[in-house]
Amino acid sequence: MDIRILSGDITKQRVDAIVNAANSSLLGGGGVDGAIHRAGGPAILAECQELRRGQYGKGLPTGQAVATTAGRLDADWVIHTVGPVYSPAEDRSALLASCYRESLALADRLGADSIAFPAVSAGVYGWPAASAAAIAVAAVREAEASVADVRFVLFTEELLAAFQQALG
Ligand code: AR6
Repeated sequence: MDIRILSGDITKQRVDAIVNAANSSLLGGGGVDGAIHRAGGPAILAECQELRRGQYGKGLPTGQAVATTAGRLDADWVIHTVGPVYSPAEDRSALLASCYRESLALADRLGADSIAFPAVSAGVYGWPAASAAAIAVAAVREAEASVADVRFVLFTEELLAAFQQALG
């Protein structure tokens, strides 16, 4: 597995699967979720609505992942995962690690060979950059996935530096 740290807009990546830092509703939001739906177009939201009418009637639980196609994005799949909201009072890092592990396992099942991750939970959900990066890199390194090309695509200088540090 080749793990790379990149800077920029994840919606511009040419990969088999782009991971979305979604919320449980699967019905869109701000941040990278908003960017993915804007760039990918309405087909992604239509599939998310379909998921809500079916298997995910109560929403997608935190730490899990589900796939839709990618609309106009230059990718085959969007893998939606729900990160935990950061809490200084409770250690939710296992749930954050689960987002990466479940996304990679799903990518494997889809036959994806390349995947791009944003910094899940590190925006609106408030996770400190250094911790978010350490958890993400460790989870991907420990995953037993056959995805060959893993990219973290970071949108801020702080996260870029944190992920570079975590990768070593
Ligand atoms: N490409 C890559 N990274 C991006 C992009 C982009 N185009 N746009 C933003 N980021 P956030 P969360 C970065 O808030 O913390 C949404 O409303 C951003 O700078 O998108 O998991 C959802 O619907 C940050 O570093 O996700 C949920 O309600 C990182 O992506 C909630 O936010 C993640 O920030 C999820 O919060």
